[in-house]
Formats: sequence, structure tokens, C-alpha cells
Amino acid sequence: MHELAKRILKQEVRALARAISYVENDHPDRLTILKDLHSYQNKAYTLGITGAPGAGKSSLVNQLVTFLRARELSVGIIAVDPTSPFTGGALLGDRVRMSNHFTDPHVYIRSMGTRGSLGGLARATKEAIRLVDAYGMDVILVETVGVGQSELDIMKVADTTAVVLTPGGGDSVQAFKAGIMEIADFYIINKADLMGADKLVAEINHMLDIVKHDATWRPPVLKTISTQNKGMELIWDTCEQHQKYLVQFGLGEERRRQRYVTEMLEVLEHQYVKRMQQEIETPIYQEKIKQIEQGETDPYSVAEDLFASWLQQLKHREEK
Ligand SMILES: Nc1nc2c(ncn2[C@@H]2O[C@H](COP(=O)(O)OP(=O)(O)OP(=O)(O)O)[C@@H](O)[C@H]2O)c(=O)[nH]1
Ligand SMILES: [Mg+2]
Repeated sequence: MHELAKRILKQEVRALARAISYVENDHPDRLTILKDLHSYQNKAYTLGITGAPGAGKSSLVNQLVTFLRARELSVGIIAVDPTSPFTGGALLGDRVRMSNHFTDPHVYIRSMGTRGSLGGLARATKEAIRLVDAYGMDVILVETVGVGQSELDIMKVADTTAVVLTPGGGDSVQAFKAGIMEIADFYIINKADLMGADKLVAEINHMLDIVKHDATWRPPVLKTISTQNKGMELIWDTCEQHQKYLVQFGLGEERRRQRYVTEMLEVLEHQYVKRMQQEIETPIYQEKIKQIEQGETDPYSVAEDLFASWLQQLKHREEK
């Protein structure tokens, strides 16, 4: 077993941090570590928290951590900030917000940005979640700014996904447009101390009446005030209900199965497409591209050639 994998299983936090850097930077040992730790996963409960910038996700996460720690649950937090190359700006605020948890050995906080995005932030984040899981945290909270496909992607690995909305932001319509409702297992109307919270709750409930959702699970709509520590119990109760629902209908397994398929495809894409891209840079293929330009061949045939010659190479290697 890889040294870092061993140390992660011994709950050495520095090894966890190092391994996450490995997945971020696409270190050569990355897959080895993930392989070693595979059978130690699927113990943590993962809650994704997504929503527009400033909706109060970090404040919620911070309060939730306090809530979960009071129940003696250990917590891993992964804050994804796709807008910042170094996760600097947002992290600074979050650091202040979460500073009371920094010295707690049962809490691990990690920010992920596009910096180490070799092969994609979504991939790195998902792999980081795997590592935190193997490390043995009971609960993993993943905070993302819900804007793009990559967040939707990340949320597919969460057991439960909460979408955070706030009154008066014209948020709800936006959220429904962005396809976020497809991933929302429940809604958190945060900043319920502000005007218009009840109206927003009603709006979302109305939309839930008219759009299709899983017949056996209607996403609940909760109100919270994270700055006053109100609603954390409600959130956790809802998480527990959702977990029960997943178990009852065998959906956890189904999600897991889909996740494995996705991960396999991602590894294939990441490892092998990358290799073929390198191949395309070689003089042979540069020459072929010229031939395409001159009308002597076409991109489809060259792609087929490339794939065929790659298979050949693999076969050769096997025979050796
Ligand atoms: N009035 C009110 N303000 C809140 C509440 N929750 C958070 N805020 C404030 O909203 C601002 C943004 O909170 P954050 O927790 O940083 O929000 P975020 O969603 O993590 O923001 P990003 O990570 O930048 O997307 C802060 O100034 C909070 O103090 C709430 O329940 N009520
Ligand atoms: Mg935040």
C-alpha cells in the first residue's frame, strides 16, 4: 500500500492534505492512492450545499459543523471555488467564519480552486471527497457556488444535495433555470430574517407542484437564519429523512453504481484522451493534419487510425 494511503488510514491529517494535493496536481501516484483506499470508502455521509454567491453557504456550513460536533460526529469540509484560481478571496472570509473549528482534530477543512485543475476541478473535488471518506470522517460537507455544469457534476457524488436560496434575490427563478432543481433534494431558504422569505418558500412550493420530481420524495423547503444559528436541527433532520429514503428505495446503491461508471469514464478520458492528445502533437500526426488540410484525407479517418495504432501499441506492450 502507498505510504500516504497507509497514513490516511491512520488518520494522519497531513497525509490527507498531501494526498488531496496529489489529486489536484495530477501527481503520478494519484491513481495508486485512490486504488489503495477504494475499499475503505462509502462510510461517510456526504451533503452538498450549493447556491448563489453570498447566499450564506459558508455560514451554514460553519453552524452545521458546530451542530454535528455537538453530536460527536467528525466532519470534513470541502469548499469549491471555481472562480478563484487560488481559492484566495472566498477562503479568507471562510477562514474567519470557520476559525473556531481550525484546532478541532475531528474537523478537516479544505478549499479547492481551479489552480490544481489539471484534468478538471470537478474530478479533483470528487477524488478529494473519496480521500476524506477513506480518512474516516462521519460527515462530509461540500460547498459549491451553484453556477455551472461542474458543480452539478460534483453534486452527483453527494448523498444529499441542498440548494440554498435567499429572499429578494430573484433567486428562485434563476435556480430553476440553471437546472439546479434536478439536483435539489431539499431547499434551504437562508436569511429568513430578511423580508420575503415566506413568499420565496411559497414560490418554490408552487414550482414543485408543477414540475416533476420523484413521486416518493418531494424536496422539503426549509427556512434558516445561519447568522442566528437557527434551523440547523431542521437541516439535519431533513438529511436523516433523506438518508432513510435513499436506503428504503435502494437509491443509495443506484447512485453509487452510476458514480462508479462516471468515475471509470473519467479516468479513461483523463488518462487516455490525454495520451492521444500528446500523440497528435507528434510529427506523424502533424503531417496527417496537413494532409487533411490539403484534402488528402479527413479527420474521421485519422481519428480511427489514431485509435487503431494505439490499440496496437497496447497489444505490443502486453505481448512483451
Ligand atoms: N441577514 C442574514 N445574513 C446572513 C445570513 N447568513 C449569512 N449571512 C451573511 O451573508 C454574507 C455571505 O455569507 P457567506 O456564508 O459567506 O455566503 P456564501 O454563500 O458562502 O458566499 P460565497 O462562498 O462567496 O459564495 C455574510 O455577510 C453573512 O454574514 C442570514 O441568515 N441572515
Ligand atoms: Mg462561501
